[in-house]
Amino acid sequence: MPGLSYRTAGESHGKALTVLVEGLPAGLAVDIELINRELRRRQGGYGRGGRMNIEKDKANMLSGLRRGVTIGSPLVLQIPNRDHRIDEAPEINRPRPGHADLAGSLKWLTTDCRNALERASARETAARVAAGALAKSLLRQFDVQCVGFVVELGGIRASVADDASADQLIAARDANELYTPDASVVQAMIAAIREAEQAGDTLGGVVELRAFGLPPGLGTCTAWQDKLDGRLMQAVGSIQAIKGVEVGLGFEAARRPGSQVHDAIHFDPAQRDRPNFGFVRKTNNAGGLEGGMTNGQTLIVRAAMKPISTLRQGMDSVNLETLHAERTDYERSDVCAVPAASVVVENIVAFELARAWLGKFSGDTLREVRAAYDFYAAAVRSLPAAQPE
Ligand code: EPS
Repeated sequence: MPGLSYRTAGESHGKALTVLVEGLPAGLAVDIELINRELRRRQGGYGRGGRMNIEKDKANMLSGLRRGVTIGSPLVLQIPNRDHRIDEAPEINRPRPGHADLAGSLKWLTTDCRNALERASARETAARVAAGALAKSLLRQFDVQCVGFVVELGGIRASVADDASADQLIAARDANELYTPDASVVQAMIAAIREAEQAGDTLGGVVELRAFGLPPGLGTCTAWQDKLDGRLMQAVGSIQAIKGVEVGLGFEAARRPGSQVHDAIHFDPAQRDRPNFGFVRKTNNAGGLEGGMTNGQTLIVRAAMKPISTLRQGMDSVNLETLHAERTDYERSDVCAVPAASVVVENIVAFELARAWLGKFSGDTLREVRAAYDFYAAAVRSLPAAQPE
């Protein structure tokens, strides 16, 4: 059985964004309202630009469902673009530093940057959020929760408790336009975005994802392409404007001795029924991944987003038609899309976790997936008495 996968199609100002999802088991009730809620959250956050006033992102489910339940066939989701003027949109000849404009124009042998930028645009993340939010319908069956939020913006750092629960994080994050659980930094972040806006500039930041309820053993240490840390880094690193991805302590682990990095293992029989099967750690510097596999602790992934590359103040560039020095064009753009990136990371990671889940607990139907998980959970709890067959 092929694994869970998705592909997207669509341009920023084309008719629609489309995503094809294959490999979900039959018998899964899909929460379409959850998908649309995540699409709305992606459009929001303080610092978004004019395009978000035009679009009302909503997913049309074109295939793969009968009465709201998967039937094992490929699913197609379509998000129409209201601003679909790709044929009329003007040429862009002055590539924006930081965007796909220059490399894409040279790659496709054109002086019109629009061909490349239409597909490179972060609008494509709407399709990826739809796929990830769809995959959450599977994760939810097993009480796995993914929570993405903003931890840094324009150099201002949020402080988020290591032991916060998923529900606490969601409640705190959803209470403000910055999508950060730390209410004390919201005003400073808003002020920083306003200042950047006035200067015609843009701001980046760091987003964090925590995934709760994952059992040990998702991913593998046996094949490089299926190591879960590698899969997550590729998935998150492929998001527009992401320039760095960390798991757990990340780069900080390189600065400390091993005794200050690795998470000592303890056994607590009272937690035998939790997804960690009783194996607990007092720290989680590994971010829930060891050897390319989940280890039963909370998964922690962080991503660094560069500032958006469309600047109202413009930047030095070269007109590809004349090869003369000129400033970049400006139409409209976001000042800051870091809150939106937290939604994208959350849903993209959810998809990869669902993929890893079905890699370990595979089956054509949800019943078989559940049975595979229940068998594994019972077998782990019976260790060391019974050895694996
Ligand atoms: C985006 C849609 C785009 C931009 C933004 C993200 O719409 P438009 O180009 O028509 O204004 O607002 O794209 C970028 C940041 C980018 O660099 O391409 C969206 O739906 O998220």
